[in-house]
Amino acid sequence: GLVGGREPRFFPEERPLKSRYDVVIIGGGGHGLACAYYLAKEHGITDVAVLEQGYLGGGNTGRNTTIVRSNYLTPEGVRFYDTSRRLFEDLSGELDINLFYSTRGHYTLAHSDGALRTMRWRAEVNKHHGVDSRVVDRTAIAADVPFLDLDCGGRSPVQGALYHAPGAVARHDAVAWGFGRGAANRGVELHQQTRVTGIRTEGGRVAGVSTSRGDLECGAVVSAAAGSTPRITDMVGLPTPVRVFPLQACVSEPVKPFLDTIVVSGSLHVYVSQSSRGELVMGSAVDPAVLHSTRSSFEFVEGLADRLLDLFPFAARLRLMRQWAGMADMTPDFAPVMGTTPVAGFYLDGGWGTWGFKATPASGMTMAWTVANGRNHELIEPFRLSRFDDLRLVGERGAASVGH
Ligand code: PYC
Repeated sequence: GLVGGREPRFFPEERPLKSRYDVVIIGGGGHGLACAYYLAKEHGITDVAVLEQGYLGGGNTGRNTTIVRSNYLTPEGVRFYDTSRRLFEDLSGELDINLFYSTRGHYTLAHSDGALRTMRWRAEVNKHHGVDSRVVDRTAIAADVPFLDLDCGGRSPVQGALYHAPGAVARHDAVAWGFGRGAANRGVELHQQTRVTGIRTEGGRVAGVSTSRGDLECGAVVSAAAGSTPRITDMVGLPTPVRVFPLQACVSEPVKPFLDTIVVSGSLHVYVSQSSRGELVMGSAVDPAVLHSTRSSFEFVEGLADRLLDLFPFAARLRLMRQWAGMADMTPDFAPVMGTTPVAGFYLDGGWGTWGFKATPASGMTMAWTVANGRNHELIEPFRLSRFDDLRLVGERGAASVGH
């Protein structure tokens, strides 16, 4: 209802920055805000500050193409992402905000025998873990996606697909707003326009952070700043194999609904869904070179349009409305880097490459558990940083937008 004749504020009034917190979370995107929410809600840890250099959800959270799925290849990936997908299903109610969570069904097209073999492999791993995925033939795809040219103009005909019924899309920035409000209502402080410039350690333990608004002391730091992970880990002298590559995306003008599924082609480097407003939301592979930039290029839209038209020739007359880029924290095995680190009190939630948005609830839940207990939650133990030393890599070939 109205408060003093006005709509109530969405977020509680911002409070002054204190000189000490139990936990500082670097990054006010979906992951950082989800971690803050679960710290407060599940563990009663509320002396928490989320420090965001820009505005809430303005980084990769607001720049992805909003796909939620759990049809990964590795058992570690499937377990983690399916936990996340299930959390997403109830999240609008839990956070009391309409996330426009829309289950669409997700097709990953196979254009070769080799790709079809990988789809079978993924389907079997998925089924084994109770995830609804199966290989379907051209007839089934044609019935469900009638505007798709299965012959791809004769260049690389579709042979079949991995179909994942629970594949979904959601309103990405609302996920950040919902977690942020849920955390703030439980006492967490959200500080925007607050850039972390350094992290102080004493005797191998985190002691505080320096920010563009002054220095703070703290007991723990969570780095949830995917796209900036190497800048943050350098502050504590922690080497990681994370390298940042731009990932570009775009939307078309709105048109009448014609596509109610999500369609992905790894071979053509295209993924596309139609938003509730009628726009085509599209993206391609990460850019080929390491670069810390959110510029989007003509080369990207030219290449994407060329390959999109192999799948949907009638889209030739569509106009593009917007294009942009996020910054993807790529890892050598296409899996995240999460949990405790050799620096006591410094926790890492990074390496989110092209697979971060769908992980938001599970990463928040498991990182909060990890911070509260001082050891890795079992779901993220396989994603620990030390796997690169023990050579126990995850090898997640179910990751999209990357060349495997
Ligand atoms: O993992 O589904 C995905 C995805 C789509 C675009 C980038 N990542």
